[in-house]
Amino acid sequence: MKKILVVGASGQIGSELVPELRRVYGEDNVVAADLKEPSQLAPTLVNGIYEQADALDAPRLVEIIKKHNIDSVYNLVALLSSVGEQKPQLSWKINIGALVNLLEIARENHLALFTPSSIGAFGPTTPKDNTPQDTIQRPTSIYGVTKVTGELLCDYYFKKYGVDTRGVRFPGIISSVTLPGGGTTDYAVDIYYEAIKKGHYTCYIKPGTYMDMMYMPDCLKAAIDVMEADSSKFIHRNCFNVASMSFEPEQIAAAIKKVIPGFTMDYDIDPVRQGIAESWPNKMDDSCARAEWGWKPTYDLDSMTEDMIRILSARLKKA
Ligand code: AKB
Repeated sequence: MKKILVVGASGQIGSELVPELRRVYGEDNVVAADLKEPSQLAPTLVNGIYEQADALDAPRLVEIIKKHNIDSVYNLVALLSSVGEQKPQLSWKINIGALVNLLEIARENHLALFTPSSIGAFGPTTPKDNTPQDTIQRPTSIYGVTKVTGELLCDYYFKKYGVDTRGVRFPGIISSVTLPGGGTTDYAVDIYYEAIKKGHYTCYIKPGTYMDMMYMPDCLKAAIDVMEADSSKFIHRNCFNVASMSFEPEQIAAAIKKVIPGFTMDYDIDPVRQGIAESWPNKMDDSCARAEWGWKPTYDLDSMTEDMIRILSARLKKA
């Protein structure tokens, strides 16, 4: 059985990946680590093994890895795209600092390492429709710069040292459990909360701006499946495009209206996030992930919307 460490465990993906990994591999085989004190965390994280750690503190990470005989690490440490533009130096320090630490630790301790990339690794000169796996990558956000750097570093550590690095390029992730923080795609989560609470949403992204999105259960499946995949079938290895749905604000609003008929939306465009969104693909081609390790998403916009509204309505009514 694998012994897994999830670093950056309290973020949007980690908060749900940790319980899912514990369900799949067993409570005792999954260690969650984060900068936060246990008292600041959701019970789902601290009910199992939890270690408080700064991902920039390499000796502390090594201590945890040795203490728990870890063989696989999920690196979920990142400042997202929008907050990155407010703090570019910090974005580089955290996103790349954590990755370099973990790559070195993985090399020295023979660990497998999952690091997510993003649609943010593409830029305005990338083909926008059916964006290929291998294509132009000249991102214009610091987040994107750290993601391309991360993709290249992971490839380098595999080729040079044989470290089992793996990863996918995630779309915007939509979840009913944990809110994202500081991303460009966050509108596609906020809209559900506001639709249920107020029946209205003011969107900061312009109509007609398409981006890839994915429901959390598919995101968790991608992260686990790529780490379980038979790597002898890999032609690529890191940063596989994974896609499940692409939409623009009017389309998610229309999907919500099918369930909440009185829902209305207007716009107040945020130029920073709009600029980032326009520099990203409309829709990625994920055929390499499908062919090389059997990637297949479950949810589309309508099935995700029904699920989100059902889960959030029940939760927000209780609150
Ligand atoms: C963001 O919007 O920054 C993230 C991402 C697409 O990586 N959700």
